[in-house]
Amino acid sequence: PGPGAADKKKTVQGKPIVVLYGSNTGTCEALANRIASDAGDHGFKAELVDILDSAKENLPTDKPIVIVTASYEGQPTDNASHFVNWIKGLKESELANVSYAVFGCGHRDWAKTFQEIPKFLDTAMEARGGSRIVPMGTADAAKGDIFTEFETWEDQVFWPAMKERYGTSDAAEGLSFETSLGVEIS
Ligand code: FMN
Repeated sequence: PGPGAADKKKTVQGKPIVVLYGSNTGTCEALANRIASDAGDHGFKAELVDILDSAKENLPTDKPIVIVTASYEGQPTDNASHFVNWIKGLKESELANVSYAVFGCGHRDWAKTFQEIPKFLDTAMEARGGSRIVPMGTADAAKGDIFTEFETWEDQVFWPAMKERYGTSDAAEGLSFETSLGVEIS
């Protein structure tokens, strides 16, 4: 690195969020990564993007959590079953101080269990003391374009509520030199 290289180093700032997903075929994982890469534009930084099972008995209480998950025959994805069972077993206010938002991917052909797991988590986490940041978002794969429904929720519901609640502002309003990924640029 030449002279002045240190000055060019930019570390991402922004309030930390954690993004967790349950995904068998990659849709919810892709949306989770999308939230993470968009976070910087809204004054946040995704500190972690990981499977739901990694957060079993271990949900952060000091930063907001975004969950993107699907259902298979009304059951959780393979990488979310331990997490869902853990939530099912809670009986009191174990999730006090947990702030969360849920986005569900589903397919209406599974009518009886449409969005079963996202709906369960959204309801049960509040019942166990958690604080829901925004109404749950959903996308229906039967419509063929999950990303459009997701983007509408993200841009019109999720980020506006996050900014209101945590007092951040858009990148254009002062964070324009930050990247949205957790990398240092030198
Ligand atoms: N969607 C629902 O809403 N409820 C279901 O019970 C349900 N069962 C499914 C069973 C199978 C075998 C398949 C292939 C899909 C099912 N779906 C159901 C739709 C998926 O949840 C949906 O396609 C989702 O976007 C998949 O997310 P993923 O790619 O992250 O795994």
